[in-house]
Order: sequence, then C-alpha cells, then structure tokens
Amino acid sequence: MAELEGLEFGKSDFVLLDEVNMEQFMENLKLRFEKARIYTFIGEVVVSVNPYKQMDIYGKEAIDAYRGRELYENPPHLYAVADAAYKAMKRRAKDTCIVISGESGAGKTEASKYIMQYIAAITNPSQRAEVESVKNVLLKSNCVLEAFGNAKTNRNDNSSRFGKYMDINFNFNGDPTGGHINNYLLEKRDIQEGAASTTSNNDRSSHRAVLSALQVIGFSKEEIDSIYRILGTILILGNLQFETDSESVQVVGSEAVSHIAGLTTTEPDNVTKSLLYRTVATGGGEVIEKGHTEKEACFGRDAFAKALYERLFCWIVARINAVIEVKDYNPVLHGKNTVIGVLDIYGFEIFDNNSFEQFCINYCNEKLQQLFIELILRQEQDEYQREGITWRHIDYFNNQIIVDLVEQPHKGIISVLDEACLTVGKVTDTICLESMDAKLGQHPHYTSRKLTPSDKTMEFHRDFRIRHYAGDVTYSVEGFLDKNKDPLFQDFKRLMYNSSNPVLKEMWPDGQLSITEVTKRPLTAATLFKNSIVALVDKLGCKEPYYVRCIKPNEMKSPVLFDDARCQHQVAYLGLLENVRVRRAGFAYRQPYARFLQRYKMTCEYTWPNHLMETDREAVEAIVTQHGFQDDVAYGHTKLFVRTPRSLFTLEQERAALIPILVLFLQKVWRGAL
Ligand code: AD9
Ligand code: MG
Repeated sequence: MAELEGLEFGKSDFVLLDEVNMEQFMENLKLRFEKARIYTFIGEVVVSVNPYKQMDIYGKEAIDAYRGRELYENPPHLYAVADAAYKAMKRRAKDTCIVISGESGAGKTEASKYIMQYIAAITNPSQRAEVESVKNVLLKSNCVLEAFGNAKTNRNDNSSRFGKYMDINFNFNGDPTGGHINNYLLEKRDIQEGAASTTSNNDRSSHRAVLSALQVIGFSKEEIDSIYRILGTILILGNLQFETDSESVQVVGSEAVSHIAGLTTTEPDNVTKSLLYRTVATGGGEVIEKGHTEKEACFGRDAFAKALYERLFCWIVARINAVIEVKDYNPVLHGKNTVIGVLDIYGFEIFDNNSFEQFCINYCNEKLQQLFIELILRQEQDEYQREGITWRHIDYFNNQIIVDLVEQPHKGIISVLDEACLTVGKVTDTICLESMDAKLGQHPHYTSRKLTPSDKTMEFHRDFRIRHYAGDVTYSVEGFLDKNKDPLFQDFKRLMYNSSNPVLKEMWPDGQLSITEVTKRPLTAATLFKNSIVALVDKLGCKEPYYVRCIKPNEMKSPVLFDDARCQHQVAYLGLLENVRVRRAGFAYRQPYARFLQRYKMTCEYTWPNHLMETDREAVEAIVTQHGFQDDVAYGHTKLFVRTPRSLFTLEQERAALIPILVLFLQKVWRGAL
C-alpha cells in the first residue's frame, strides 16, 4: 500500500475507496489532480493524469527514494512501477513489460521516457563504459525516433504517429546490455489535421539535438547526409506539379526533376520516366510502358513521397537496432538474459473524420484491452493458485467480440477489405462497404448508415460505425482501399534501387525485381498491421505485465482544468472501475509474512520487539487476531492476503500513532534517561 499521505490529497490507491463506483472514483481522481498528485495506484497499476506543467517529482532525490523499495512504501509514481518491473526482472529473472496506454495527449510518451530514465539511473552503479554506452544509445534513440515519427496534431503538439515497443536486455547483474525497437504503422496522411508550420528557436535547438543524437548512436556522415537528401526529395516532390498538353502528361518545369535526380543520385531522364510512366506486364507476358493520366501521376508522386519517408523511418529504426543489438551473448557464461519491454503505442482515437489509420489504431487498442483484462485476471488467478487460495470468478466485458469483428478470417472487416483489394476490376470504397454491410450487418457492434452530403458537389460517400469498447467511432470508408493496397509503382522502387548512393539503394532491395517477378498479391497494409499486432500481443503475453493508464484531463492542454465528462469517459473505457473491482473482489492486499511483520510488529504485544513463535506466519496470525480481522484474511503459503483495505487502515493508523511514542522512548534510552 502506498504510504499514507494526508487525506487532503485523496486516496493514493483506488482500492481504498469506501465504495467502488464512478462517483467516488472521479471525486478521488479530481481531488488528487487538483492537489498536484498526478499518480494513483490501483494495486500495481498506476493511473496517471497529464499535469500539463513541469512537476518537481522526477529528480535524483525521487529516484533514490524509489530505488529498491516496495510499491506500497512510497506515494504512487511511475518510478514505483518501473522499480517493481525491474525488481521482478532482477530478483526472479522474469521477463517483464510495462504497457502504457491512454488516448492521444494523455502523456504516454512522456511516461515512457521517465521510465527509461529511471531504469538508466538505477543501473550500472560501477559505471562500466560499455554499459554506459548502451544506456546512452537507448536514451538518445527516443530523440531521433520522435524527430522522425512524431508530429503536431490538433490533439497533441508532439503526437507519436507510430507505435513503439522497446525491449531492453539485461545481464545477470541487472545492467542493460542492449535492446530492440519494434515500430508499428507509421501514419502517412497527406495532411495532419490542424498541423502548424511555424519555425521557432526551439526548432533550431531541437534540430541540433537530433543531429547530435544521430552522431552519438553512430550514424556515419554519409548516412546523415543521405537522410537529409531523402527529406529534401520529399519536400521537392511536394511541390512538383503535372500538366496535360495535347493529351500527354508533363512535369511542370525541369528544375524539380533535376533537383530530385541530384539528391537521389539518379538520372534525370529516369526520374521523369518514373513520374510519367509505369511498366506493366500484359497477359501474354509482354512488358510495356504505359503513360499515366494526370491523376495517376499525382497519385504515384504522393505514394512515392510517402514510401520514401516510411522506408527512411524503418531504416533508421533498423540502424539503431543494429547498434543496440546484444552481441556475443553466451548464456552459459553470462547467465539468463532478461528483458523489460516498454510499450508506448497510439491510444484510442476519435477524430471528426476517422479513416483507415484510426481503424488500425483502434483495433490495436482493442487487442491491448483484451490483453489487459486477460493478464490482470490471469495474474490474480495465478497468484491465488500459487498461494493455495480459492479464486472467485469476476464478470467483466470481454471485447473479444469486437476483436473478432475486425480480424476474424473470412468474415471480419480486414478480410472483406482484403478481398476487395484483390478483386480484379473496378472495386470502389463504396462497393467494398456494401460487401461489409452484407457480411457484418447483423453484428451487434457494427452499423452502417448513408451520409447525405450537404454539399452536392462532393462525391457521394458512406461510412460505417464500430461500437468499440471505448465508444462508438464512425469511419469514413473513403480511401480505405487505396490505403490498404498501399500501392507504389515498381518503377519508383527500381529508380531508387539504381541510385548510386549505397544508403538509398539499401532501403529499396525490392527494386531489383523486374515487373514480371513482382508478386501479384502482396500482403495488404491492414493484414501486415494485424500480423504485427498479433505478434506484439504474443510477445507481451509471455511477460509479467505492469501497467500505466494515462488520462488526459482536458482538451485545452491546461494544467488547471479537470474536464469531468472527458475524464469520466476515459476512466470508463480504460476499464479502471473493473480493474478496482477485480483487485478488491479478490484480496486488496497481499504481503509476504516477513514484510508484514516488520511493518506492524510494534502493534502487538506478542510480536514486539521480536516474536517467539515458530514461524513468521504464526506471528502474523497473532497480530491479525489481536486486531480482530481474522475473518477478513486468508493465509497463503508465503503471503498474507487481506480482503478489505479497512483492516490495514486500522493497523496503519495504530502504527502512525505509535511511532512518535517509540521515537521518544528511543531518545530517552540514548540519553540514558531510562
Ligand atoms: V500521442 O497518442 O503520442 O498523440 P501521448 O504520447 O499520450 O500522446 P505525450 O506524452 O506526448 O502524449 O504528452 C503530451 C504533452 O503533455 C507533452 O508534450 C507534455 O507537454 C505534456 N505532459 C505529458 N506528461 C507530462 C508530465 N508527466 N509532466 C509534464 C507532461 N508534462
Ligand atoms: Mg506519444
């Protein structure tokens, strides 16, 4: 249990609420936010509310206070969870993971950085150079990944547009030896909603920081130069226009093309050709060049720019991974290699216009929610079994039905989408929606309604709605098929593969394939994403999980505003009340006998200053019986389980009252007065 703070700060653990209901939960959450207590426990889960201001709770002093301590010995903090995960990893050689969830702007990325800083601060006390260097690269990688993977949206000035899962490897000493980053679906929208494009002094210093981080990680001069060249190419592609004269399509002006050729070290003629033509294989196996229409040329140009960025991003991640990968590890020599994984992935998103990206992101959140419920319940169940205590079943909303709606083979939305993408002939988004309606119309979590555009010039389009565990989201189906196919003409790939810049060439190995070798049925974006999320969930599922649940207090980025309705909505969809119920329905507290004794032995005449019983368990029984809550506990093999928090309250209060008397007594002893 968290050290009792004064009640004016609210309850530091939601399991201590007098009753578990939304009203009490919200009252406590709000009170704590107003008193600058941004963290609250639910057992081992930390609930965090974004303070939107710098807090003086992350320095060295705080780190020292949490290092090696038990969860309940200090006020709730990210450090407490980080330390718990670290201890489990070090003491019990368990692979652990810290899953950070919450909606956009709720504080996930900041939390992940504080957790990594904490782990870096408490490890490698002997300052071994090779470990320091690994830590340095791990920390610096955040800066680089944010520079390339984050963007300003109207919900968050520094919004992660990719999911990140980072494994940190540890040796038997508990020091980091390396790591691995997995990135998930980088968003490639044409425009970020509400993005601003102002330059500030901050940008200048941030740019310097990124450059220095790249150098520290070990990117060579040529590699950094290539990164700038690719970024330059993308910017120029953004300005490149086409025109149609006498029925053929041309690039407007010649500067852009020569600029791109210069930056990518390719031939200007080949650049022009890739922009205006595509190579196709006819049914008879003949290879011909087909000219684009202006619309196709624009589409090709945009797809090329997006693919350049995506490949650059994935290449940067792979490059960092090559540096931090654990090398020469010998389990016989070095002991078990354990891992702490940190997951900072996009939260549930509802925008005014929700598209393919939101569909993927929200599906990912359904999967993680399912894992959360399963693991929290499973973990409890395992512990009771281990300790020989009977488990009572808890009812909770199982969102498997929504997961199935999206991912079920042959039936789910992804499968219908893929089918439409593979169908030869003209399948539009609307036709695809119709087959979704036909297949899924009866599903309780799926509805579809026609939109009548107020503007008659607008193309007629339709949408569908999913009843997610976190709320209803209406997705506009427009663009779904293109985004799912994610097509890029082979000509661009070949152009890049033929660049004389080796870094660029390395990013486009598939450019060496001729058009007849290109697989006709590549996996779609949704299926690739699904596969990566299934792999992620498998990876998390075999680790001991720790959770940070982030809440965004308001939409104004204000440090003083607690928007009751917005917060309540998040508490509901994060399943926090169920979480408290699960925790309380079983046993709110469990403590190893020795620890319990150490803390409360002063409250019982039979155990103070030392007990004379055979086992610690008997001594604990004496304390429990003396305080009269023997009906509220169960005795496990190694731990005492306490059902309601009230019993511990009594003990805590008595302990708090006894401490000053004890201190006085000891002072007198020292002075020789007794
Ligand atoms: V998104 O899903 O990537 O769009 P996140 O990652 O949940 O989102 P982020 O961590 O980027 O949100 O936090 C948003 C902003 O809130 C930060 O840029 C900070 O200005 C602010 N923030 C978040 N957490 C803290 C904190 N512990 N202390 C101070 C914070 N400010
Ligand atoms: Mg983020």
